This record gives sequence, structure tokens and C-alpha cells, in this order.
Amino acid sequence: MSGKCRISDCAAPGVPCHLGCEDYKTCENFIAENSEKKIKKEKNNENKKSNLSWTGEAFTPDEIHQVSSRSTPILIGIVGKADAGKTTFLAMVYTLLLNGKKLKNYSFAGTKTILGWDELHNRLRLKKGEIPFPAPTPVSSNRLYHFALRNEDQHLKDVLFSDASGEVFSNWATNRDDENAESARWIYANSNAFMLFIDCEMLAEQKNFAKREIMLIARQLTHDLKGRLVIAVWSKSDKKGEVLPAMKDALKTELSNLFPRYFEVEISNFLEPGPDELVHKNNLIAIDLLLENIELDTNVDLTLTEISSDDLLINYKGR
Ligand SMILES: Nc1nc2c(ncn2[C@@H]2O[C@H](COP(=O)(O)OP(=O)(O)O)[C@@H](O)[C@H]2O)c(=O)[nH]1
Ligand SMILES: [Mg+2]
Repeated sequence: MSGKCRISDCAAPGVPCHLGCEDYKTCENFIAENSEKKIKKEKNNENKKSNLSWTGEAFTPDEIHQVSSRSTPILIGIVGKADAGKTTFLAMVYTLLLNGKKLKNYSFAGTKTILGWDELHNRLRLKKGEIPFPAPTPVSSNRLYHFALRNEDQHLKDVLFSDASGEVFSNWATNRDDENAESARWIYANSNAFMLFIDCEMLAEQKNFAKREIMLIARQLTHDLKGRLVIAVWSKSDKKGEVLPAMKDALKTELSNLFPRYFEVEISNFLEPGPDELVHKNNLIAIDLLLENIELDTNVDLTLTEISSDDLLINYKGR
């Protein structure tokens, strides 16, 4: 049977289904040829937000019921000032998983925000010197990107990553009631753990000014932390050689005094030739660290045990 997928980025039936359906004809998004007129009609409506319950785009906070109705998702709050490399990190993580890199205890089992991830991925070409980075995250936006992960026992865990603009964290750091810090407040209230981005390039260039800004955000993170984990992510670590060693040490000491369990990881999105520790390993190690500790913290198995037969994503069993 010929036809096509209603998701414009999916080239099925020429390639395997995005959602992992073995038989693409049974995929809810596949439209047989005799329905092509319908596709044309729908194309005219592409700019409108779809009425379907699932569009594949990044979630907004009021859309997370699409996964929270089946399990309690884990939310990882990505925090840091503008330009710290937060969105690029997300793009890189998705790209690494697409390229077959693995998390320690989980395998990638699908995503409900595939168009959102694909948009990030398409803007990130893995070649040093010609990386068109993601467009700056708009101030008002609070996007949430989803992964379903499967552990060794075949249980699913839904994980969401927040991606808000850095400006809202800078506003929130100086005044947590700032009217332009709504996304930061929401992320702070709802996350299970945080990644605090420390921009090595900014530290190298702006020295104490940059350190002060980072510490402002870090201190605000402590005000109602309730034992949630914060890991320090030294982003753009390809520039760490340019950061004054004394400044790096001082910042480390201050952060480890602030957060009782201090974890840190150095990451980069710039590939050196050959296997690159900062890019290939550490971006995923950061996520391993978070997932391991969130499980220990909550002491609750957040995984989904029951497999519902009419949910294509849940039924997907990996490659
Ligand atoms: N040197 C270096 N620059 C990076 C890296 N990742 C991102 N950038 C730069 O940082 C800028 C901001 O990245 P972005 O991900 O949009 O930051 P965000 O505002 O925190 O989401 C990009 O335009 C890149 O120029 C990296 O690993 N190394
Ligand atoms: Mg961004």
C-alpha cells in the first residue's frame, strides 16, 4: 500500500517508522494513498496548532499530562544564564542517542516530542567550525522535551527536560518574584533535579562578573531546594584552558559549600577529531548522574510497569 506519514519529517514508508511501528500501515500517522486529498487539506492548516492530542512538538507545561497521565515523569530543570549552551546541550544529547550512543542503565524507547528534538538536531551539524547553533530561546517560552527510557527490566521511565531562556533565570536570580521569571519559577517548583550551567567561555572573558552571575543563580537555587540534586555542568569546556585556574577552584569551592552533594561534569558541543571525552561521553554521563541520583532520592520506582496495548510508544521495544 502506498501513502505517507502525516508527520512531515517522517519519510516512511521509504524508511522505518519514526515511532518504531514494525508495520507502518498500522501507525496512527500513516495515511494511505486514497486519503491523499485529506493530506493536502491538512497541509493548508499546518500553521495552526493541531487539534490532535499529540503533535510531536516540544511540550508546554500545560501539555505534560500527555505523559503524566500514564506515569509520574521525571523533570530535569536546565538552569543557567543566556548563551551558556543549554539548548545546544539538549540538541547534542538527542544527536548522540540517534547516533547509537547509550545511557548507562537505560535505553532510548521513544519520544512524544520528536518534532521538537528533530528541530534541535537539524540545527546542529556535527562539524567543528560550522555549527549553526539553535536560535536563541525566546524569553517567554518554556519548552519541555520528552524521552521515554527503558531499563533492564523493560520498565519505562518518562523523562522531561526543560528549556527556558537564560534571561528568565537571570531575572529570577535577583528577584524570584520578577514578573519576567515565570518559567524559572515553574521549573524550580516542579523539577526533580537541576543542571546548573557554568559557561567556561564567559568565565574566561568576563571573569569575576561571570562568577558573580553564576553564584547569584546558584544561591537562588538553594532557597527551597528540599534536598533536590543540583549538578554543576561546566559547559563550553573546550574553553576551560582559558579560565583562570584560581577562579575555577574558587567557584568549585563556593558551589560545593552551597550544595552538600556536589557533582560536576565538563561538557562541550565542539567535536575534536576522534572519540571526544567531553562531547561523546560527558554529555550522557551528566544524564546518567541525574537519573541514578533521582532514583536514590525519591526511593520510589518511577517506572511504568504496565504495558498498555493501544499506546504505540509504550509498545515500542527498541531496535
Ligand atoms: N565554545 C563553545 N561554544 C558553544 C558550545 N555550545 C554552544 N556554544 C555557543 O554558545 C551559544 C549559545 O548556545 P545556546 O545553546 O543557544 O545557549 P543557551 O542560551 O544557554 O540555550 C551558541 O551560539 C554557540 O556559539 C560549546 O560547546 N563550545
Ligand atoms: Mg536556549
